[in-house]
Amino acid sequence: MKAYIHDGDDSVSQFAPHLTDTLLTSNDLDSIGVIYKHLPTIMEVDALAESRAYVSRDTIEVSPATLPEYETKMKSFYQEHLHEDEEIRYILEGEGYFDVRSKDDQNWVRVLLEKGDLLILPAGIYHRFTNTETNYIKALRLFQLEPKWIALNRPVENNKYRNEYLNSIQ
Ligand code: KMT
Ligand code: NI
Repeated sequence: MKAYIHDGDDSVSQFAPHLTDTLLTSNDLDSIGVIYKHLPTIMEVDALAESRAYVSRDTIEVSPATLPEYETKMKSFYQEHLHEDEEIRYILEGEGYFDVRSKDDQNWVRVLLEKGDLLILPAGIYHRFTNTETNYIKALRLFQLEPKWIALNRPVENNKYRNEYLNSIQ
């Protein structure tokens, strides 16, 4: 895992690192409700899933060769959005960038995840996803029984889960 403030330069490809020298720690992520863990084995993922009542999962392989409608899906993953439930991702192979909004809502915090990394995004946080320049990631998506995880594209400022999230990080 590597986390940092994204440079905000939209004239450069979304797949580029957009690295700045403002590096962030796992504790910085905690302060915006984002939980990062490195779990080397699937047994540890199983234990976490059980403890949070995640009953099912699927595997998604994001690359031009493996994901049907790759172009369309990549665009929608990269639209700023939120969900009314947590989003948990566990990286099986490859790497990807999960961008989450900074506490002051002025920047993107870019989180590079690699094999064995797990991220929990709280309900109501604005975020987006993109592949890196390697253009390959294989990830587990964990689901609760009745997931409310339609992507609600920004703006949804009056959403109950959005407001609960904002209160939770005060
Ligand atoms: C998401 O929610 O943006 C995704 O599921 C992207 C693929 S997970 C690597
Ligand atoms: Ni999402």
